[in-house]
Amino acid sequence: MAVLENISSQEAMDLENKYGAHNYHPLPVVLSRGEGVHVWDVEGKQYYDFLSAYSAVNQGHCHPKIVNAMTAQAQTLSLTSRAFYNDMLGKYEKYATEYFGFDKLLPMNTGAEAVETALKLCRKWAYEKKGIDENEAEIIVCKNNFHGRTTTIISFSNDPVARKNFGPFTKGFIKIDYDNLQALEDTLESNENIAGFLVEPIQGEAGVYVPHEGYLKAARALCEKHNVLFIADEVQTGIARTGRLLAVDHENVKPDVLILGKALSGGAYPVSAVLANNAIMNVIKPGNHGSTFGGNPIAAAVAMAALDVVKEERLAQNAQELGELFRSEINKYIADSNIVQLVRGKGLLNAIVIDEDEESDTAWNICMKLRDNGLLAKPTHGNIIRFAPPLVMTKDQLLDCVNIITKTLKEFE
Ligand code: IF1
Repeated sequence: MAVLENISSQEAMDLENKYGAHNYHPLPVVLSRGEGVHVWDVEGKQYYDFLSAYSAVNQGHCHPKIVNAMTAQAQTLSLTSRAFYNDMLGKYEKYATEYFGFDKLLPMNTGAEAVETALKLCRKWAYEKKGIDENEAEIIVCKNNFHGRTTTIISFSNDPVARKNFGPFTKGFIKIDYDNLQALEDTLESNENIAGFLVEPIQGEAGVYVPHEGYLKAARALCEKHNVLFIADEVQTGIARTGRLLAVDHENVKPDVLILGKALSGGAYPVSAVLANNAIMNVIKPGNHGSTFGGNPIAAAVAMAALDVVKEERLAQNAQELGELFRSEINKYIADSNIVQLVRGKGLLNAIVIDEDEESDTAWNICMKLRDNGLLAKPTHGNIIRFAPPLVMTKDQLLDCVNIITKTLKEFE
């Protein structure tokens, strides 16, 4: 493969187009290196990363502490499967359960797998602890959710592109409006077979939609009243992204089941997890669930280092402070803008809304210009641009980025 060394951006894109399935439409930029808040393309141009691999790289690219933990463990023991014990998993489980305040952790690899795990756990709990008749359990989900791409998860998506021609779908899900407590209450009161409520504390893919203050707290209380598990998908919002360790922490909510992924490894390695207390997690018995790679020693070492970094570098506090600064600076710009309607978000998970027109390509064109100007972001559903830089950013860097963003937006006014 020596001929493939030092390929140009165009050559790299041509290779993906020819030999890769076309399941993505990437922004045309080819990255070959990352460090902290920066990434570089193969021609050596430097960019600020304002996506952070969809909030996986919260700790910054190639964080030395995480890389060191990963390489040291990779040279010692990488994988045993769960057929045998390894000397890292238990340490990690103790560390992570104490860190997040739960009795037990079930380790998986990707976010979608962790969501699947939570759904299975919820159903089994419903049959064995709540006493719902077999095969009758229902789980409430929200419209415009994004929880991953497995067949079961897309069964309760309402994104036509994600679903079309992938049926038949898994039954047992009830879809209600997001940020609507009445809808939740009505559903809980009219149905005896509800096992759980699966919710994103902020809807990411829907365009960084932040629910009204008090929604999560009240939803959690309704679940408790009806003996229904409150399942928080913090795959994207968790690990300091929104200015707290978890987004539910803004409302002092403790989920029954917590789903983590992405930044649990700082983006270095696929690591996801489901956390719950014994009364719930103990329904899982040998043979019920698992994964060859879930809980492997590298994942355990990487996750502990990644979580250490979050505390040591006060990333939640930094995300909170820089997020407020970012929104206030962008709001100053919006006051005189004809093309940006609003900025919304929490901590460093933000989005600007151009308009809600799904067909318009303004957001895409703005992202192309942002790229030319040295900052990488991606449009999301509707004409919305998500802004989620690594949380290791400094105030000066953030202000530099605000300059790039406002200068670029001006070209579109
Ligand atoms: C893609 C969005 C982000 C997630 C939540 C579970 C998963 C995700 C809340 C699954 C994954 C990703 C996957 C990515 C796009 C992306 C995304 F735009 F779709 F909404 F981050 F903002 N729960 N989110 O956000 O995790 O299996 O991917 O590890 O390309 O599909 P995964």
